[in-house]
Amino acid sequence: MSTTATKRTAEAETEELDVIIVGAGFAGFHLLDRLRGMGMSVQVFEAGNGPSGVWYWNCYPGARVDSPGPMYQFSRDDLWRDWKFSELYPSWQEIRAYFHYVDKKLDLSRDIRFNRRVNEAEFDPAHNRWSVRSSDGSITRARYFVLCTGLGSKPYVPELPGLSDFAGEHHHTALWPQQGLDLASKRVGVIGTGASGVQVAQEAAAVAAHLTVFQRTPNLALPMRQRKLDDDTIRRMKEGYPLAYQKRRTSFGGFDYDPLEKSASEVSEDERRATFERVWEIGGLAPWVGSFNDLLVNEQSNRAAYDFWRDKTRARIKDPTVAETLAPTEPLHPYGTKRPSLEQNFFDIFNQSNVSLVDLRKTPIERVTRSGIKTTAGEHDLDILVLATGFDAVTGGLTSIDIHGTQGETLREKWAKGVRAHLGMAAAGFPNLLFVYGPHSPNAFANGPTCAELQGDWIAGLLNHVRQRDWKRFEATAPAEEEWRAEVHALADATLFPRADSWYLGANIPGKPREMLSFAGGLSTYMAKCNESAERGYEGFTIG
Ligand code: NA7
Repeated sequence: MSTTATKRTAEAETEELDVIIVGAGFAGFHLLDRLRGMGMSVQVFEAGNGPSGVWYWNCYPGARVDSPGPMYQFSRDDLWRDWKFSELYPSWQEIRAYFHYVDKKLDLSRDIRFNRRVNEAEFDPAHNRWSVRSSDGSITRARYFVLCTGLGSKPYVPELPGLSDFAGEHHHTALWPQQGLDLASKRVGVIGTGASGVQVAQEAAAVAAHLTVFQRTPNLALPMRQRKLDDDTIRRMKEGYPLAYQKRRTSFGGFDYDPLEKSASEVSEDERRATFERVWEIGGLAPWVGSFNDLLVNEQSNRAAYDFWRDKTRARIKDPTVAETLAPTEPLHPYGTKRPSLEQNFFDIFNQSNVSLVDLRKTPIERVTRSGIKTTAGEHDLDILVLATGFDAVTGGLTSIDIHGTQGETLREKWAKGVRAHLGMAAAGFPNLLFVYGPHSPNAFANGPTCAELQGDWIAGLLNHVRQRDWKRFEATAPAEEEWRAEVHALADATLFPRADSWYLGANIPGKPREMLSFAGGLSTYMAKCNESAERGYEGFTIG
């Protein structure tokens, strides 16, 4: 921390806690409850004016989760028994309502400081404490510092020449006005066709005077199969919850299902087709992670899955040129190696007369003008420009805080040379600091709430272990994080993921090291490794 900040420390420090948690999403909520229950003094600092993590910020039209509601909640029966989502894939409004419900039930808010963005933190080795400075000027000290900032908390806005000249409104999807923005009868432009772009485009197409979608890379989006859930359906679904929650703790992706125990390469053409059809009908992420187990490792199997997806998708698009842009004959990257979004009518909207598609690979953006976007092919007049351009994902939430460890460098500086994070939860040179859903954990490949619970419980176990022995300090060792990094990379290299320019690899952010940021070996294997370390007295950490 700067000298000025250090001086201020002496004046402004008022609170001394056991734990400071950053972020009031699933991970922050779970850990607050767990650690408070262990008798620790804990506070959550949250930048938003309310709980729910990404769902506080992502309130753009159509924002909804692409995990089914039963999986997108805590597994505690005292919580799920009295809660119901009205749709299979809940909207941001319902997820927010869920967080308020959990907050009330567990009385969490009394220990959450909203509107408090953490900017800087410094470890004091003499006292083994973190000093944490926030946007409101407050400085708080705590023994442990736990970051629950999620994988999409630092929005990415690309360099678009002339953006500030645009006369209409422009917003990144994750910085959407809390009061909403009416798209009705407006000329709307959407840059980006990830999950956010797909969702906002579907809504805009229904109400806008004209919608222009600017696509750089086709989204191999899968059918969401959204449906309303009536009370009777919910009651029947709940009968299966106990088993489903048990299953998700030991599954590959933190859901209540696993990939099939069969590869596409070992079955007949007929069986392959029938299976593709079956998982397509299930919809959601099933055609991606509930299908044959070799789709993401075997080139031929992957191509078969792509061709199936392409043909299904093209059948819905009338204009052959548009169809070729949205679902090209030859894939631009292997199927499923960029995050497939879930769509409801995304491919159908391009049959509407008020919707057009711009292929940025053929006609790139030259600049944003006062009245819209100028590509190499001409001008598109717009009233509203939606930047659905993604995030500095996985690491951005952590590296945007100036975290000063004991080696004279910040976490951002350390990771500028590539991520090193033992078990994806701790970094050498940063004692008493942990992160949930961080790099080199299964984050992008696992259901968020499941990770929040499992990693949260592991962290609670570590802190309990340290506290019971009255140890003051723990820290990941440098060899352990190097070994873990090598394992994460080796797992990725055995897959097709390195072949796509995805945010899984940090490839969407100019200058970010290109490397796999997620543990691709499955949540169950990951947790087994974490538990093994714990059983061996937290192998890979120095504790004392
Ligand atoms: P994503 O999935 O990172 O999507 C961002 C989109 O923005 C993607 O289509 C990008 O194209 C596009 N993009 C980024 N920069 C540019 C520029 N400069 N020009 C044109 N297009 C650009 O973010 P989302 O918010 O949609 O979803 C994030 C995750 O949230 C999602 O994966 C789920 O896990 C939930 P590209 O593909 O890079 O060519």
